[in-house]
Amino acid sequence: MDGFTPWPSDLEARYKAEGYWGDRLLGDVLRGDPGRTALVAGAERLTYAELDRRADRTAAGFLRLGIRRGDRVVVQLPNTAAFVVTFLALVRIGAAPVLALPAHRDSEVRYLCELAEARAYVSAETDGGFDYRSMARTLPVEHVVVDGDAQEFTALADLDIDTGEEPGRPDRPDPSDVGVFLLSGGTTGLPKLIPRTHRDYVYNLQASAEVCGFTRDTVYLVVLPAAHNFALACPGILGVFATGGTVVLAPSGSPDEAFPLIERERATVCAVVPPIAMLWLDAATWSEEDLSSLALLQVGGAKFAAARAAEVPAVLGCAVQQVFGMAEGLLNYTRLDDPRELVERTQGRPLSPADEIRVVDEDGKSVPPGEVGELLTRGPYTLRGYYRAPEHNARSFTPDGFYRTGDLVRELPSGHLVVEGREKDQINRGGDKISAEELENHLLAHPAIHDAAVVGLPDPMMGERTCAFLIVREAALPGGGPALREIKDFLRGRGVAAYKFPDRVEHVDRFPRTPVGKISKKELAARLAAGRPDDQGRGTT
Ligand code: OOB
Repeated sequence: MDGFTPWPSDLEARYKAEGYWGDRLLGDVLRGDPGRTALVAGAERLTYAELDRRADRTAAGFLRLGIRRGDRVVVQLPNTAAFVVTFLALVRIGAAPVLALPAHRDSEVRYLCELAEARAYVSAETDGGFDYRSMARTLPVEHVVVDGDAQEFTALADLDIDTGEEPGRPDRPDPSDVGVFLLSGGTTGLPKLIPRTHRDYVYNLQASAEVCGFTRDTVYLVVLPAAHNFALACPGILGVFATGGTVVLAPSGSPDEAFPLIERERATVCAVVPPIAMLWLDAATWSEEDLSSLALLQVGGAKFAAARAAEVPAVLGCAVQQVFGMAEGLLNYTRLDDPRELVERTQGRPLSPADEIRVVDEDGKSVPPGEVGELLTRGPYTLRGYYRAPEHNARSFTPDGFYRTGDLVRELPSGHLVVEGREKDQINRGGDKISAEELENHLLAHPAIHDAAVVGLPDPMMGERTCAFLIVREAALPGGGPALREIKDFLRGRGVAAYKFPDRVEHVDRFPRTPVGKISKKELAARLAAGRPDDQGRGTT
C-alpha cells in the first residue's frame, strides 16, 4: 500500500521467528463458543454464532456495494452493535476502517475522507442530537452507509441481507496488509493516520488479553468510544472476542448509565480515563448498584494520580491497572501481580519482550538510568511511519526507526515507566488529545484574531483544560475581541469537534518569546498558574 512504511526485513523475520507475528487476521478474532454471548448492546444480545453471521452477511453487502480489499472506509459510529458488525465486516474483506470518533465533525471527517481517499463513509443517523446524514451529504466519498433511517443513503441493514447466494469470494487479506487505521492524537496542524497491520494489531490484542488475564468468563464493559485503541484492542472489544468472553457496550462512562449495566450484566472489567475513574470513586460511595462483579478497572489515556489509584480497591472493590498506551503502538501495563507501590505509582511496563525503549535527552543521547527524558520506542506493534506523511515522519522517527513519543518518562529498575510530562505541543484533556497547532490554525481563521497560542491549564479533574491566548487585531479592539462564547460558536461553525474547544480565552497584547523567538508556551502556562495571564494584567473572558 502506498504511503505505508513497512518494518525492515530483518525485524520482520525476527518478529515472525519469535512468534510475535502470526497468520491470524483481524476478521478471525471471534474465538468464543458459538452459543455464548459475544455482544450486548442496548436491547440486542448476540451470540458468537449470530455475530459471526451478521459480520459475514454485512461483508457480502459491502462487496456488493463494490468495496474491495485495499479500500479505505471512514467509520464513525457510537458504541452500538453496528460499530462491531461494520468493523468485522470490513476487516474480513480486507477494506481498512478509518476509525473516526463520534465527536468528530465536518472539519475532521472531511479531512480523513480526503487523506484516506475513502470509498465510503459509515455513520449513525443521529447521535447526541447531531445529524450525521447532513454532514455526509457533502463528503467526498462514493457511498454513504447509515445505521438507522438512511434517507437518500444506503441503510446498513440493507447490506445485511441473506440473499441465499454464495457471496463473491473476497480476496483474502494478507496478515501484512493494513487492517485498520487509527487516529493520532496529533501534534501538527492536521490529524495523522496510523496504519495498523492485521498481524501487529492481532498481536497487540492477544498479548494484551493475556497480560490482563482475560478469559471466557470476562465480561467487559465498554464506556470509552469503541473507536479508541484502548477500548478496541487493549485488550478491549477485540481482546475479549479473542478469548471468548462477553462485550457489553455502554453509551458513556456516566455512573447513571454504566453502574446499572455493571450490575445487570455482572461486568468484570472496564477501561476508563482518569476523569471517569474519579467520577466513579465519588459515585460509588452513594450509588445503590451492586458493583461486586467488577474485578479490574483499567485506567489510562492520561496520568492517574497515585492517591486516586490507591483508593480504587477500597472504594470500588476491584483491582486497578494503569495503562500508558498510544494509538501509534507501544502499550505499558502494570501487571496484575505487581506490588501495590508499582501499581499505584507507575504507568506500567511495556507489553512485549520485543518492545525496545530508549529514554533520551534533547540531543537524542540516553539519559542516566532513572532520569527523565523523552521516550523513544520501536517494536512489533509500533508503527514505522504515519500514513502519507513523509515530512512529518522525518521528524517523528529516528533514522533507526524509533518513534518519538513526545512523552517525558522515567524508567525504574523494574522496567516500569513513570510519565513525568510531555514535550509535544498537545493538550491532554482527560484523555482527549488536542493538537495545539490544529486549534491555533482554526483560531487564526477568525477575522478578529491576529495571533493565537493554545496551552494546557492544570485541572484537578481533567488533568488539563485548554486555554487559548489571543492577540486581537487592532481594528477589533474597541469591542474587546471575541469572548469564549463567540470563539466556541466560531469553531462549531467551522465543523471542529467540541472537545477541542478552549475552556478559557485570554486576550493579551503580545506573547512571551524564547531566545530563538518562538512563542514561549512554558511562560504562558507559568503566567496562568500565577494568575497573571497577561503581564499587563488585562482581563479574562
Ligand atoms: C491512549 O492513546 P492516544 O493515542 O489517545 O494517546 C497517547 C498519549 C500518550 O503518548 C501520552 O501522552 C498519553 O496519551 N497517555 C498517558 C497515559 N496513557 C496515555 N499519559 C500519562 N499516563 C497514562 N497512563 O491514550 C491510549 C491507548 C491505548 C491504551 C491506553 C491509552
